[in-house]
Amino acid sequence: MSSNIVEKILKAHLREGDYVVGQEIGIRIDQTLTQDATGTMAYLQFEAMGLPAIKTDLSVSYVDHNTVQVGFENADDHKYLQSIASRYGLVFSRPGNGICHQVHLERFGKPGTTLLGSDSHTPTGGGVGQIAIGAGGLDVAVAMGGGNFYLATPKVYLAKLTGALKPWVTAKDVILHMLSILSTKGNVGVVLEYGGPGVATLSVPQRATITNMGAEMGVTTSLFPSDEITRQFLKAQKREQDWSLLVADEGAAYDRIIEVDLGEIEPLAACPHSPGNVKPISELAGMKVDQVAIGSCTNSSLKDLRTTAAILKGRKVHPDVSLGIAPGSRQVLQMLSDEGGLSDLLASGARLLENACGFCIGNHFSPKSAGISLRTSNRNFEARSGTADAQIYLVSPEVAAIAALTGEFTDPRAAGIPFPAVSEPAEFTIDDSMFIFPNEAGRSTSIFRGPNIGDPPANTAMADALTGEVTIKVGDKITTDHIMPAGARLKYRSNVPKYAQFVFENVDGSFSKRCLENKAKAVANFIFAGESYGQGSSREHAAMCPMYLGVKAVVAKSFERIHAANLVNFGILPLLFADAGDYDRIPQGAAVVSPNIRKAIENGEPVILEVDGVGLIKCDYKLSGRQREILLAGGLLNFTTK
Ligand code: MIC
Ligand code: SF4
Repeated sequence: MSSNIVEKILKAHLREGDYVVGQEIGIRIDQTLTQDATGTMAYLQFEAMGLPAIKTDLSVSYVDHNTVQVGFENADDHKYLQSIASRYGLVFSRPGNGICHQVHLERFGKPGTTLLGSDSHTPTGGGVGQIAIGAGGLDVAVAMGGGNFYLATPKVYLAKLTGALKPWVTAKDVILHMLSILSTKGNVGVVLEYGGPGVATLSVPQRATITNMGAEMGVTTSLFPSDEITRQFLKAQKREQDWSLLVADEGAAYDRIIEVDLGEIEPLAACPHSPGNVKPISELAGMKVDQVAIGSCTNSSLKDLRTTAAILKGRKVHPDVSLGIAPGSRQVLQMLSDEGGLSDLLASGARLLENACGFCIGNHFSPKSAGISLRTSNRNFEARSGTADAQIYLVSPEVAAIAALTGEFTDPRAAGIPFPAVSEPAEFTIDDSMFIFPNEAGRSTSIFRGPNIGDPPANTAMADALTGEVTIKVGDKITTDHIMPAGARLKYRSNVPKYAQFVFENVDGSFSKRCLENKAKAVANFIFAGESYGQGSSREHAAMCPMYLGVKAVVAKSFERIHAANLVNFGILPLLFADAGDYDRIPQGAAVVSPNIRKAIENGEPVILEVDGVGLIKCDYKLSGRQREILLAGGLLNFTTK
């Protein structure tokens, strides 16, 4: 029988369940990655499982998010992560080595394997034909311990690429075009497989830009075939032995086919405040720009920065624009420096930012008040940049670099700048000295714990009945950045009681206080929400901190995949309105009672909520039997240790 690529890899890793679309399967995970902002909690939970060592082929702990280090907290976390890596047999990627997804693609990504990462942009690995999935830290901890990763057998969509990109049109424009077709919601349970003759025209870093930003559609992951181009990339990284051919069989079936003529795409931008709000650059031309930021795991490959350097060479950044450039990895920075591109950037007036997440997560380089910032990153959610009223536009490095020169949105095809003839290198400079590889002696390392590192919070088993309050009612497309802000608050990731003070900080400043007051009176907190609740990141703190605050259920019109899984992992019920019209009838502050909630979950029956002044509300859920047991136990940690 003919198979698509997704089916081939998933079936080769299947350990539990039947491969039937929509049904839950458990798969083996070959590789894991964590980053420091989600990693500390992931490893605290791994420690709580009491295993002597990791059981994957490869697990890498990266430090790339919290590298600003204002105060001792982040440096302590880094030391904790380093000691964990030695003790349990992980590779440690030191701060300064680069952004996890870019570095993993360069040094470890392997066609045909599975990668689970505690970061939503893990699908970057799909650029070399990996099934690379983002998940909460606890799921990654379980996978490191040799446990299965559970997902619904996905629908597979084929994005059939034909033609070739025109000059000044880039991989970023391809993924923005895809976002304009598929939007940022409604794609839960889908994997996007790229195919067709256009694939051969795209390099691995271009493919990785496309799979990286698939995260913004809410698909489980995206991937490309592994072909001659993949082999050349791995060879240039001195890893040709990791290559294998991976293509769909002739006649393979797909749930949907999306035809994309690369030659018809034009330069695009995602406008405030959603990656799905896509417009042609030509429509925005002339708008003044205050800031430009080039980098992030989406667009910081060597080719991206070589192109940026070629555009800026011999020219000066506009006096009204602040241009910041963050290379994706130390390899990129080293090579750019060796070949002179770095001097061109500096001579133009660009500010060199650390080769880390930095501006993308809003922990520095925030724009001025109401500033217009053009960024090559992947998310432009309101306030994520650290400036509440900033207007963030997501664009290609080409568009960003030209705007930095002209001071305004400029269609690159009409800028009068010659198209830069830049290519991928035949050989990358390999220097793995910023990795610390595990060895036997390291197994006796004692774990370093700073004063900011607390234990992961515990939860109790689900109660028979709940008496509570609609503590907050929010609208559609609530992102995890709304729920659990990062940026300046990132340094509290290891300190849940402190971090929990900031839940919904930018939406409703007194939410956490109200929750704690309720919790003290044994009143359960309920969150009511619209469509696509939990878009964006994998950060499990968006479930862990509400759990700490006594949130027992989120009732929404729909959920995004990673966040829904995180809610289950932390014992919070993700309930769906049986009748979406009920959303409008429920006021914030109303009292809620659910007399038989535990029985309902045990029996797989709908949950009935009695809402004061409204009446009975029927709620459904999409949960496997395993997930219902996790919820009854009060979360995955309780369930696993049990
Ligand atoms: C993001 O881009 O939002 C992050 C920061 O990388 C998150 C992870 C986190 O919150 O630590 C993600 O994408 O999962
Ligand atoms: Fe880092 Fe931004 Fe990528 Fe998240 S999206 S991993 S913060 S660069």
